[in-house]
Amino acid sequence: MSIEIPAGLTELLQSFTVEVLRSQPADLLEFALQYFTRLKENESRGGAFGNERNSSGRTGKAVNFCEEAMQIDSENGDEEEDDDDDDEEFVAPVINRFVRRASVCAEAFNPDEDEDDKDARVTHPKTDEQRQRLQEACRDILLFKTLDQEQMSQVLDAIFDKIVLTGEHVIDQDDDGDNFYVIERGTFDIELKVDGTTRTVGSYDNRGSFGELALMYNTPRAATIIATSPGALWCLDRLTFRRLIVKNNANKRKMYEAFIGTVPLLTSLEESERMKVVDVLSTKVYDSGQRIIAQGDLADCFYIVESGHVRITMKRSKSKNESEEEELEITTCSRGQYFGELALVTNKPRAASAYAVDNVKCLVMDVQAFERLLGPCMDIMKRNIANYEEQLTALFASHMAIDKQMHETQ
Ligand code: 1OR
Ligand code: 1OR
Repeated sequence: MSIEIPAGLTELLQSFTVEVLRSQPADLLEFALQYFTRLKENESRGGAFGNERNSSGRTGKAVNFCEEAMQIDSENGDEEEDDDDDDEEFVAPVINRFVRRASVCAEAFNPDEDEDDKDARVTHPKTDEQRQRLQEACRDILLFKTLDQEQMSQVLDAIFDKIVLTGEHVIDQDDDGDNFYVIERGTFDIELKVDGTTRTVGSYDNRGSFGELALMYNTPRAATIIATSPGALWCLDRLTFRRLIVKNNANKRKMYEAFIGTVPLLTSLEESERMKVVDVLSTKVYDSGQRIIAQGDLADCFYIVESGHVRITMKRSKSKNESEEEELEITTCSRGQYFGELALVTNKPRAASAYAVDNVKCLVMDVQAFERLLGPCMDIMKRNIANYEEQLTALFASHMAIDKQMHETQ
């Protein structure tokens, strides 16, 4: 009796095996489930997964199973477009109209699955004092800002603490992701290995969080994080992170997809890159008159106005006596416009203040995400910064002329 091998079985299993070998998943069954679910979804949509290479800013090593799925699809594919970019192992057609799928695929998570799987909940008991310290450390973590109370409480239950010593590698680049980390105390360097050369590209100083990327996108760790002092971290396990944060990101994408596509600054990003921007954004609301940025402060955030108006003002000394200052209004930002980039680009304190004119809602991004994701928009920002300098000279010159006139008429 001969057993007929169904058409496509060999290719299917081969592709899956290659992907397993590439990704080395910790949980093979979960990986298989996600791989085949995505493949099926993709097939029924008649599309191919997009190309994640450009958006991650990393080289071929950080390949996740989406690309393999794309290969399979391209074999059956009908409308292939050319792509000359052949420096990677896979030579799949990069079809821009499918790029949007890439970001969905990158989640490898079905947001419609039952979030309230009580069996999946993890609890690490904490004292009241510990819980309070934890809440304090999590207060400014942008990824947590969009969680509702119940989700946040699950996060607080699941988090556990870890003491680190100077020199300890909390994360090693290219490893699989285990936890997401929130800094309770301590300083940490961010190291990046590119073409065999390791560089320190940034650092954390007693606040912030890291380790979200590998968990969000099922990719190897994008950087190495090393403690440069004794410290303490709060750790959130991979499964809880995915169950709560990734689900939340799917909702955020739905909410912000349309708006983010209209932000002029972000037009040079691919759709999948824009979705990664959405993933790391949080929202902040301000009442009319509230200060958003204070001139001279150190900077750690970048803002895009979602609604309302933001007045940008600059102090200048009124007279030769430095203590007498006035605040000049220099511009107003409205929906779709950005501010707060200058200090991040120049590594200087805030050059101006920002105030809510009416009720304002801003999308906020932290400095690490800004550097990681907005590289392709840097030219636009730098051009605008060059304009600031010209306008500053013109503005101060016109104010000096007015001052002089007033002085003469007095
Ligand atoms: P992960 O899970 O990949 C390493 O593990 C973590 O380092 C990563 O998540 C981020 O949380 C954090 N590029 C890549 N990862 C970064 C970066 C970064 N900054 C922090 N992480 N940068 C791009 C360098 C070209 C920004 C440097 C300031
Ligand atoms: P930041 O991080 O320095 C204040 O925080 C922000 O105000 C700044 O980034 C810019 O995003 C925003 N000069 C300096 N900052 C400006 C200016 C500006 N306009 C907006 N910002 N101008 C020259 C001063 C007359 C431009 C006037 C149109």
